[in-house]
Amino acid sequence: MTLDLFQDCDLPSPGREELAPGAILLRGFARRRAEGLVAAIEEIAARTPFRHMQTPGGQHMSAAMTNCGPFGWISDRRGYRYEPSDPDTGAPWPPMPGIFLDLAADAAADAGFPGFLPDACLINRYEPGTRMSLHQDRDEQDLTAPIVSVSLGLPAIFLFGGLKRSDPSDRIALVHGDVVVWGGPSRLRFHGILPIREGTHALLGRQRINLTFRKAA
Ligand code: MD3
Ligand code: FE
Repeated sequence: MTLDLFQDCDLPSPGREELAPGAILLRGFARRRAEGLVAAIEEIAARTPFRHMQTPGGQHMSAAMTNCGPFGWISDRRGYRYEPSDPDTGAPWPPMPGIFLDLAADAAADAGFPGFLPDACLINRYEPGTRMSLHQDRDEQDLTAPIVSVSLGLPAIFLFGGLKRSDPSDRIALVHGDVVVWGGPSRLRFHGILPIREGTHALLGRQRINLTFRKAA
């Protein structure tokens, strides 16, 4: 018999926090899987290296990026879009590792989005000083699917705004192993990352790595 002390009750589950309608923070959800995730990230980066993509305005992104899965998010002078191949190598993005797909589906299900099957994983690498300015994620076809984000390595302060750029934003600390599921009415909220503070993480050194699982097509 399964003992579930939380069934049929509205108390918050431990480690689960609703930041806003549709935005569910699962504290430490990926921690036990972190070593496996980092090994998989290293294999992906060996085939399709991290790079600072150019923006349509001609600047370079502060975070270094790569992708895995059927589609990868890219930015260049022509704009933002998903592509099936890495424009730098010409090869398809590496397949999404099983450990990635399992984590994304498990986290989404926990947050109330069963059956999440992402077709794109953007991998962002931050070093101390790297930031990501306030933006919306709206290059995906299916905006009813959530985005699942996984934080690894150095901590970050996440900015969680509203549906307009000018709306005020909350600041949320995200640490190694935290997973956030962004769906429903939170899917199009503006968000960003403040400059990463200097530090050293036991597993990742002077880095923060963020995985975002998306349904692009
Ligand atoms: C809220 N990445 O890759 S993850 C991105 O930490 C991105 O690297 C940040 O924003 C990072 O696009 C933040 C958290 C996140 C991701 C997608 C969201 C929050 C979101 C989509 C909608 C609302
Ligand atoms: Fe984003």
